[in-house]
Amino acid sequence: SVKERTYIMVKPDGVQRNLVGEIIGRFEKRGFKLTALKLVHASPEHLEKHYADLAGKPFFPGLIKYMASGPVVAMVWEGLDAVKTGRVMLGATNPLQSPVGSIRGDFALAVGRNICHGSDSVENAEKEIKLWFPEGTIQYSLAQESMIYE
Ligand code: YYY
Ligand code: MG
Repeated sequence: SVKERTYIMVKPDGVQRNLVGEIIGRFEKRGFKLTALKLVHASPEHLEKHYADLAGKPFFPGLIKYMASGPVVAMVWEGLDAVKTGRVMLGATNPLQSPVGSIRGDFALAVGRNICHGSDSVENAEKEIKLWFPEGTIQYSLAQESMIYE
């Protein structure tokens, strides 16, 4: 639906590599609507909640340490098929398997430094939005809407 929301996050390596504007620009230009945005230095406890499904994986401790190493940019983007389309824009989990033209395929090489996060289902998106934006998101209408949707 046009109201579908996804949680997109620029990870600490993306922030350090000055890719925040590049990543935001891609979602803007695609036609999605930004409804929440903040720079956060998240605690390990908060990140363990975000990645709870992966607790027990061998890479989990390293993942939490990397994600807590510096600030991330937390965002909510809204629009048609936002979750699935967001994942396509990110590429595959492993950057080496990501097509050129995707964010990971253009800017990353290592699976543990893949610069951005995107929700993998509508249900998880809503959970992640609640976790990162307990204060809620912003509702407004985009002036260009009739030029983006039929
Ligand atoms: O959703 P996505 O980020 O593409 O992958 P997940 O399977 O949810 O894993 C989250 C995160 O964990 C991934 O972006 C990098 C890291 N990771 C890793 O370091 N090594 C793996 N073998 C798998 C995932
Ligand atoms: Mg995931």
